[in-house]
Amino acid sequence: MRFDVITLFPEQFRILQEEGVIARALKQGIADLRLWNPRDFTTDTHRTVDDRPYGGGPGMVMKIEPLVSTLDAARQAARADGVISRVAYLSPQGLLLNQAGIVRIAAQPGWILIAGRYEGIDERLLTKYVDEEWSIGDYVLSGGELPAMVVIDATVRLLPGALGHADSARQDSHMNGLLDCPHFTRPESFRGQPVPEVLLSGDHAAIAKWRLQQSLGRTWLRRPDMLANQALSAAEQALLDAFLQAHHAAESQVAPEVESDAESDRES
Ligand code: 9WO
Repeated sequence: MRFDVITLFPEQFRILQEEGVIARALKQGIADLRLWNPRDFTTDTHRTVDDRPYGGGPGMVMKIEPLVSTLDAARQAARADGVISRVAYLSPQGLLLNQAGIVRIAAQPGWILIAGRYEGIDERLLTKYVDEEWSIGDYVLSGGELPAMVVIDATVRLLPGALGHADSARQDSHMNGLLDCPHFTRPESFRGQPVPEVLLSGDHAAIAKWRLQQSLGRTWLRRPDMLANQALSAAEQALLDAFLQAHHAAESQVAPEVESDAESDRES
């Protein structure tokens, strides 16, 4: 899998290339990351990549000519390596990505990612040259570089061989449409907080059941929107019911607490 990133700040991607799981995957050739600076594709003496917006207003807009020249060069380089890439632009106006979106991205052989700066890019680039527009969340940043890195990180770790343990990615939070279960390591008790008994039992079936129940319960409490999109099996529903019964019993024992939004949003 190949990423070609168009950015005025290629140095920012060193963090991805030098340290951690993604750096290792890149060094192993599991994924390929190339960086392209539109400033290198300018033709004027001042190497201009931005200009004032038509219609006036504050700030600057990224010029279309250097971006298209960069895009052509990146596309050709990928093509020369046998990769036909799609083009995506990172912006708050884009399609909001979730784990299913990342799985879809990982299924392509290559992506050219455009990281914008200033107030954004000339709209005519989006109209004619960009296949998809992606958002990683409803907030505005100072550029598309961090979102591009987020997408690359989330995608590369899904590729076969990227993670040490074969099952790590599959067992991740969100891969099954549920939040992750709680995790514990030694010591067995820390300042009066014990590790849940079942995790010490050695009973792998019971542990798997407890973890699924925790995942279901936490998803119901924290992210009811994720459960609304999927039907639970009878066994899962029973685990969730038991979780909620225990949760409500525990809650009614402690000092009165304001009901959470997730709970006030539904009949329980
Ligand atoms: C900057 C600005 C300044 C004054 C008035 C309006 C303004 N809008 C912007 C703006 O949206 N700048 C963007 C910065 C232009 C495209 C790249 N930038 C960006 C991408 N910010 N946030 C993202 C982003 C991308 C994906 N997911 C979440 C956020």
